Amino acid sequence: MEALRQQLAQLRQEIDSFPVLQPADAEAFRIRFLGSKGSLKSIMGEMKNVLPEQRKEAGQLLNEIKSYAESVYQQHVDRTAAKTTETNSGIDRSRPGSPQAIGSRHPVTRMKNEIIGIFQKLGFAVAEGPEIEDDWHNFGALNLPAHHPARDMQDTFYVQQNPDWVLRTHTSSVQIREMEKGNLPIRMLMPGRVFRNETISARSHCFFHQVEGLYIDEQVSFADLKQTLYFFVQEMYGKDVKIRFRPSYFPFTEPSAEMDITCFICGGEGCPVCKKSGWVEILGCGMVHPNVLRNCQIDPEKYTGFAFGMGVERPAMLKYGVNDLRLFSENDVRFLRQFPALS
Ligand code: 2NL
Repeated sequence: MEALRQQLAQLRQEIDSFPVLQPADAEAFRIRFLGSKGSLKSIMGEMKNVLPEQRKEAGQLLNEIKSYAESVYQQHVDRTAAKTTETNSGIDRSRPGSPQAIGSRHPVTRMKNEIIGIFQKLGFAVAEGPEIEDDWHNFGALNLPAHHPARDMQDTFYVQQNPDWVLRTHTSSVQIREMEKGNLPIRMLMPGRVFRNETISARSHCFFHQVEGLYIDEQVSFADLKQTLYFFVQEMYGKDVKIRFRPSYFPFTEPSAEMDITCFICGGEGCPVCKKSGWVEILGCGMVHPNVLRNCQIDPEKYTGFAFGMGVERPAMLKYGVNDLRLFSENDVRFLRQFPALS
């Protein structure tokens, strides 16, 4: 009996000093003391050597130490499990975080938004519309006569399923849709992707982006057009930039003009961008043709308006130093990564 007492005292010490730091240690503890081949089982096996009159007391001592071992085991389990979720998860919280890949705006979108932002200061709203258009919205309403060369299959993508459908060749079709709604006055920008049947090269592509603008109200004049576009240019290229208008022709405007600015690369000295002329063409514009207004049920005797259209890719190429248009539509991350997100 005395031998048993000593054995149990020894066992208790072992239980108390068994190191348990993580869940696997708790399991080792259970196997060592409470398992089917554990210390307690083997001491119980020795009960047969205890004198019959001492068995009751020995049984009590054994039960005590067994429940002691069980409660210590339960504490180890609880403690190590809690550690897993709090501090001992195997994550070194002092390490710097791994960098998150953050996307960024496409350079064409950036240029487009910059243009929109300037006109928004003047109260222009933004409208968008479908890229597949019917003949009326893309051509007819815009005063493009039936046999106008712009309608040629050579220049326009027609949709095979329906001879009335085209991929829009300009965003003017969106302006027609706005005018047809009849909510006047209109002061709007129409940015978007347009399509032309052109051979793809570094300088031209079969799709590209445009921002068109439209302002219709009573007594809108060519002076309003000039001042609006002059404001745009000064915001975009600086206060020193000069503008000039050259007469031009578009079926949907009369009179029509092309607007040049003093070259923002060489300042007018002459360089490859302005082809040594000192001037760069940046947009086409004009007073909305009375036929176009009539086509949209707007009375040209009461209302007048101006419109303009500009490409987005070319100014983006000049601003970001991109020498091949195709880079804009290839979505090669090595290209796009060079336009990091603005913080
Ligand atoms: C260019 C020239 C232009 C317009 C677009 C327009 C739209 C309507 C009525 C009248 Cl609904 N005009 N748009 C007018 C003049 C020029 O674009 O060179 N774009 C890249």
